Amino acid sequence: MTTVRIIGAPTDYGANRRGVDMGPSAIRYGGLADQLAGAGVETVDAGDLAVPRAEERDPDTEAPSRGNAKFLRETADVSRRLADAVSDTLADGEVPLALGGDHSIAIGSLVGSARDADIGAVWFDAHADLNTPSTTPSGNVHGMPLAAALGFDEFADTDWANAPGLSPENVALVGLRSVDEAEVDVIRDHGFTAYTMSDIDERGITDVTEEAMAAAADGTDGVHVSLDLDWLDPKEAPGVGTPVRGGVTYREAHSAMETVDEADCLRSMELVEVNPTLDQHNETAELATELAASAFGKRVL
Ligand code: B3U
Ligand code: MN
Ligand code: MN
Repeated sequence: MTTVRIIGAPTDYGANRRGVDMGPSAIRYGGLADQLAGAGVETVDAGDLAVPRAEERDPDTEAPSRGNAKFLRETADVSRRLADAVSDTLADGEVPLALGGDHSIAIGSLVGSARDADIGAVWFDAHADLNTPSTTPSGNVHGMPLAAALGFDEFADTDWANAPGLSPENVALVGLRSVDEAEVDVIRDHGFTAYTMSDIDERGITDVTEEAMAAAADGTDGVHVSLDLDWLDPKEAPGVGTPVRGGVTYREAHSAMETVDEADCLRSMELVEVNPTLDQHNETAELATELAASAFGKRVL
């Protein structure tokens, strides 16, 4: 039987506003353990990483390669500890499920998941998260985790980002609809597999997700699935910091997660960007728990 280890990473260092640090509590309160039990997997909860409050820190503290990035030193610290927790989980034969927090936590998940393996990644997100400290329009690291884990630009020289076991040929982005100019060039130049919302409209979510999982899995030891709740349309998932209209529906999201399960190569996963201060009755957190259950095999019959 699969055992899923839940690891909370209550950060908001990488986000554009406060509140996403309450995501792990909201997702647990939203019924994560029950939903995963419904998927027939065992769960253990490793609790939350200790994350100092953003108010106690200076976003502009000098850190190597900081560029315009905010809270880079704090992000490096959390990334190192999350990477250790994820890699220990895999070494114990369990599947890590990290709860954000903002999307910068994906740096730690990816680095930890790729520590002793070659991995692929599927990025379900409205955004590409391929900015770097020199290209970022906002300074927010939640727009950079994929570039960080791939060691682009300033991230190449860090000892906490840059996972050698991950390369762009095994990264698929699904549901793009808000991509910065510099990110468009990066996607074109590095051989990513990328699907916009138009691709989903034309081809259907099942086909696109099947292809994304296959591209990510090709020649690797398994796939990391990163689920940013702003991937969904804001009507379905209002509790996120950077909502973008025109996202996937509730049904498309479940269908995609069922396709993830059917691909049978899920190695590690995270649920990010749930912001309870912007949510309605915790519905975005509850949705995150349901989608995780679908990805781990929950079915009606
Ligand atoms: N690409 C923009 C906006 C953004 C990325 N990820 C989120 N927002 N959540 C940036 O700031 O890098
Ligand atoms: Mn994201
Ligand atoms: Mn996003």
